[in-house]
Amino acid sequence: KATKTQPSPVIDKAAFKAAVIKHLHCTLGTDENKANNHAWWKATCAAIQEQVLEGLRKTQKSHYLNDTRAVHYFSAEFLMGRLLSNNLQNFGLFDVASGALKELGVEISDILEEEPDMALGNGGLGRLAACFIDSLATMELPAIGYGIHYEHGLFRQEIKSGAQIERPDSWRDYGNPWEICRPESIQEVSLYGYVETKYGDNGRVLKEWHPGSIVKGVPWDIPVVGYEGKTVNVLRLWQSEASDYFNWDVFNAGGYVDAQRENVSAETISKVLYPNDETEAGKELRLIQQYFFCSCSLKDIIRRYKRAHGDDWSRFADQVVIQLNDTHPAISIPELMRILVDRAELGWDEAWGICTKVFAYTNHTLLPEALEKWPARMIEKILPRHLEIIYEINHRFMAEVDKKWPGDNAMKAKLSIIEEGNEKMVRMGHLSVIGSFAVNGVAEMHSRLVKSSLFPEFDELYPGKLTNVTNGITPRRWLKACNPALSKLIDKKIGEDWPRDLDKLQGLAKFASNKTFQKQFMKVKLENKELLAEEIRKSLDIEVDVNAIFDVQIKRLHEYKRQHLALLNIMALYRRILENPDYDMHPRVFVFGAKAAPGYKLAKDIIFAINKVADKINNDPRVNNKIKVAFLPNYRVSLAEKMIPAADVSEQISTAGKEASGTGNMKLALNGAVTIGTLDGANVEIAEEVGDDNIFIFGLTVEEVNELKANGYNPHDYYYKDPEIKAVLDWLETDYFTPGKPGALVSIKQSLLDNGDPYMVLADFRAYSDAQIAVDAAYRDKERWAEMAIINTAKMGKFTSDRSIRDYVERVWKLSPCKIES
Ligand code: 26Y
Repeated sequence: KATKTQPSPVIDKAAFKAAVIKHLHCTLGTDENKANNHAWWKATCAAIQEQVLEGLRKTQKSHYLNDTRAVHYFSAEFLMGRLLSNNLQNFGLFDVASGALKELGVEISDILEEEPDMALGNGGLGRLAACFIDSLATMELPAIGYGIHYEHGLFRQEIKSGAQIERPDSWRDYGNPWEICRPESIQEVSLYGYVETKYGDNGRVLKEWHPGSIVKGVPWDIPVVGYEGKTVNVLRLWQSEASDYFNWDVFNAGGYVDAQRENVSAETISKVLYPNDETEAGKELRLIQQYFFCSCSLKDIIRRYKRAHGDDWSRFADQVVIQLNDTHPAISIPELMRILVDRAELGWDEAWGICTKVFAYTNHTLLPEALEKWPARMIEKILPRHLEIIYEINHRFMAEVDKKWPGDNAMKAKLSIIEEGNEKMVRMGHLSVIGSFAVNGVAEMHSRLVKSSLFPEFDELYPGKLTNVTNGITPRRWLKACNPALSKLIDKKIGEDWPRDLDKLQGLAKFASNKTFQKQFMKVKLENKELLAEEIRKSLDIEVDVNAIFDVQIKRLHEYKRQHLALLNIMALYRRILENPDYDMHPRVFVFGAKAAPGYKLAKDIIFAINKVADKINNDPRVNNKIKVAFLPNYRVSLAEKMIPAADVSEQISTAGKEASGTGNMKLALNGAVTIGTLDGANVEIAEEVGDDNIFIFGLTVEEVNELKANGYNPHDYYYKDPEIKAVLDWLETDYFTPGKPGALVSIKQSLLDNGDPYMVLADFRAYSDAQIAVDAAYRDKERWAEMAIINTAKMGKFTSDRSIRDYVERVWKLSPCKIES
């Protein structure tokens, strides 16, 4: 029977209403009659922010008084999305606020829509960071997120005549009600310049970095409210500003004036988030962004440590653990060495001993093009002292390698931080593995591949350092808040404590074959589909049938994620209908959401192709509404929150071995979508949880992918052997989908044939298409499908980010919760 765990709200409806009105008057300078939705939104934020800041103050006091060990999550990306609904939800004040606003004549759903997404991230890695800080606060763990206060987050996507156009994102244009500027904690960061070698007494070599310029880092704090509101941690984001003394004299003296002209100016550093994921651009500004936020954050941590421990460094590694979210913050390692050796004047070994107890590194990819490497020359220009330190780290590491593999120069070349070649490159992955005490992959299979193919020698050299922590998602945002109808149904069935203890969802499994519960569950799904159908109508002017299968593929656009595999299948279905008007299929709506990196030509071509094929199919009466294709523009967290609850089918069709984990797969399954997917990333673990009967697995395994590659994969074999593949690819070359413009879609065919089909789309096509037919058949058995959907929700307990955080705490961070005293 249902249990009550929500504490009684700290503020009642009348008081909340009064607070909203007060802020309307005193913060916004307007009144109930003049206020528009935007003003109501801001006043509501301000009202809840009072509670947030009270929690923040208490949390900081408790952490300070208890001198807690804390985790510092360093990430260049935090994809937070909207905060109002989340903060109301976590304080248990959603109904209070909604009721108060209703009495004021305002619909809460309207004002929630006023909030711009905080999109300071690209995709999975950035959203993971956001889920993790939610779990950390919920679990009352002392933690702080450190990142960059980008003026412009990920671009806004518009679709014009089928093609992606990028527009600047301006999430702070009309003010952000959550963030607090902390001028008292400004830091300064040095760049450029040169290193002077000096000799101290007793012959000690001293290095002095004379920077070419100094910039200011201004911290903005975003409170992070844990579920049921006890702990309020912070996300601290650094904004760059010109410092008062931009030290030109040094440069003039050195004759560097001309070189300086090419240098990046202070304000540009935190201007914009780089929109590439998984492809390394090697841009100077990006390296400066990374160093900027790492240096500010380390200095911030050290300032706080010194307040409690003075100059005694011996306890630093007991108090501080820093998690590096991929290699983007890896420059932190030489930066901490610089501070310890050059500034605090510790000996190298002591400093290195501290460093290697403080840092832990998460790897999110095996794709070679995503592994960061910086030209040594670029690091030398921007951070001359850091390059020296990297060489020194490497020198000592090479000695270690020689001890393990005496005289093996090939091994040294392979493991060195420095990649020799035309241009010397610094491998940030190697630096991260060497400088960390723990390294983790993000799903079982990925971590196995990190050990066996990415870093096998490091695994031998440092046994036990490489480990796994499977990703997770916060069920507060990704079920409770985004799917209120399902949440209420679950509350009624198994009680209300599942958002904290997601394994409780197991309790639904015993109702999976109960007809009444199936009806209730599928009724909620239908209502969610109606809401999404409305969204599709508003945004695209496409009518969709809510009784159709809603088939959802939402993620960044990448060849390895294979949106074009889905597209080829859609074209094949279309063709089957044209050839046979009685072709038997349950109506289906294919819904896509995806942004392409602005410079990724083929990814943009795939978006264009999806839209062109959609136009044709959606308007062809012969299709008889059996297929609709809807590409929803500007995919982002707040749109995901609308799409995920409405999905029947979850597309997770990456080439095996390429998707490190995936997290959308978890969100969709949690909301009762059934996965069609490859044995890749966390799909493998999802399949383990739900069982083979409740998931559609197809396609090559990692081993088969490797074997096929080794034996010389030739996509032409599939093209000539399978007439449907040939017909569909040839179709792309005609002007059928792009009237008057033959060849507009040909780049996709070229990549799949002439370019060798690097992600084996054609090799997996038939298996995928057959799996889709199996999905179709399964859906027609309403009861069986309902059972599958329920089991998917019931078995997602493992994938709460609370479990991921528990794994990090036990295996890596060794943290304890801190109770917050009121
Ligand atoms: C180097 C730079 C261009 C770069 C910038 C962003 C490289 C990579 C990224 C982002 C990577 C990313 O989002 N990776 C995803 O991380 C998720 C969380 O672990 C995984 O679930 C997902 O499989 C992986 O692709």
